[in-house]
Amino acid sequence: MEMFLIAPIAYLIGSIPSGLILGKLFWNTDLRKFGSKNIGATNAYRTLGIYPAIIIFAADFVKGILGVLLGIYFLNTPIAMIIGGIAVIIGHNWSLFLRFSGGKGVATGLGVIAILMPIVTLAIFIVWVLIVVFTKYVSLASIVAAGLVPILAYFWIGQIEYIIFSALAAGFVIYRHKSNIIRLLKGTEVKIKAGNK
Ligand code: NKO
Repeated sequence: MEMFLIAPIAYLIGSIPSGLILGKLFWNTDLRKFGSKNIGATNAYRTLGIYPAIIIFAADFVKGILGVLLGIYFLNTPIAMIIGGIAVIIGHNWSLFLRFSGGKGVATGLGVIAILMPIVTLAIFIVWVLIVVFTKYVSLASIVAAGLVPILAYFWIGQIEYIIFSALAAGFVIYRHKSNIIRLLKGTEVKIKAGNK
């Protein structure tokens, strides 16, 4: 029975648009109207600066953790954790409260994999930081880091359920970067710089 509760509850948690709510509440800003129009930490940094970005990152990251914790709470099996994790990312990317629009799943996905695969998480986080530092393209860093997750899961974890989960999660993150990919290919993607509202 519990099995059927994990996914809907995780989906609802993921659906809470933290960046939109916090932006409006504390900085009187609808992030969907500025910069990349995304509600994530990067656009918060671009639009509002470092502290709003950290707070919104933390909120989205915690949502990812909560999705996996639901699986632990209800059934405590790897499959249950994975279902909670995937559902929370889907909720974040395709929110019930935003007519199935939403974020890109980077911070929330990081929260999910931080619990499911901590070593993989550490490795891809380092890669993400390096790509941001050297290219200043956050979207490129997120796309490459997400793409690495299933590859590292294959080599370092090896269990089929983790590999399938990783491929799906990475697919969801990369798919939501569609507009960034088009800009990167055209050479019009904006390099990161703080507080430009
Ligand atoms: O506004 O379109 P934009 O330029 O904002 O934003 C692009 C960006 C969107 O993502 C975010 C969240 C930023 C979080 C920063 C910490 C990320 C560390 C590593 C992430 C790896 C992703 C793995 C997910 C796999 C399931 O990209």
